[in-house]
Amino acid sequence: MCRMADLQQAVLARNDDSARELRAALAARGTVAVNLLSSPGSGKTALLEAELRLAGERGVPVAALTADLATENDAVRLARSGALVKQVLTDGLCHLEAVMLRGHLAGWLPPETRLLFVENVGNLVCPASYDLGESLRVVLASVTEGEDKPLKYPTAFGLAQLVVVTKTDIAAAVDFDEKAFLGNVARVNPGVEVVFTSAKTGQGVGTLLDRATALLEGAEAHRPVMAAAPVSGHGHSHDHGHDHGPGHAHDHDHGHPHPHPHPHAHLDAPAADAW
Ligand SMILES: Nc1nc2c(ncn2[C@@H]2O[C@H](COP(=O)(O)OP(=O)(O)OP(=O)(O)O)[C@@H](O)[C@H]2O)c(=O)[nH]1
Ligand SMILES: [Mg+2]
Repeated sequence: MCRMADLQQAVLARNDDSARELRAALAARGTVAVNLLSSPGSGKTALLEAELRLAGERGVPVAALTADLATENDAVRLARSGALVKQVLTDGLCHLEAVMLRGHLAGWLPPETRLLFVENVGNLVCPASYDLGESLRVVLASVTEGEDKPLKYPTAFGLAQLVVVTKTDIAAAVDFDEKAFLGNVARVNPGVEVVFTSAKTGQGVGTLLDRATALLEGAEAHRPVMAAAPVSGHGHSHDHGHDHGPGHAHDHDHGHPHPHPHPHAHLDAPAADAW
């Protein structure tokens, strides 16, 4: 039992080291990463699609990497925004780790990208313990999940730098108690900002993007002087023999032992940029 806990601590410590390195690598490129965490079906992809559209309208060079246990559905949805999107299949792993993320960014993320959204695997437990080198950790909770979720998942809500309530358009139908929810958030994470959103009505979409882009001002200080590169990465795609639509790539996780071989495993081209 004790050895199991030690092992877990060692894994987390190693992830923390990788996250520190990834944070520095992202800062050196002037890229801000936003890590989106929530239970399955909370509305990460729906909100992210709206964020990507708005970022495009505002001229912010944006990309999104979305992780899923088994399907590419989310990348297909996100690619409709026109943004550069990558699907990572974790093949059963319930969270992303910093070293995996870095491997998937290498050779894929264009240097001109300023904002990188990472949709974590739908799960409020495992992803909470893994720092991904993000500048902003966002935990989402939909109005249908119940006001007590911050108390039931104190790590996820306690470590978040921003809490996003989703699906406010149906709050009345499910008797969402906003005051109770805010009280529970305050108990595990006093002072954290809570943003109310609806992917359906567009409520709060601009506020979330504002919070993310505000961090770019700090990142600007680290941004290396580089020749102006065309924002052409959004047309980037790999030939996998099947069409994902524009700007949509996918990758399995290669960083973890796997019980069965990938019939179509592949690696991205070597990184042309430093990681
Ligand atoms: N009414 C309403 N429905 C929403 C909203 N956002 C998402 N949904 C619906 O909620 C369901 C789940 O949304 P997703 O965006 O797939 O949720 P997710 O968190 O990405 O799910 P996973 O990736 O599987 O963890 C879908 O049926 C969406 O249409 C919203 O703002 N309002
Ligand atoms: Mg999703």
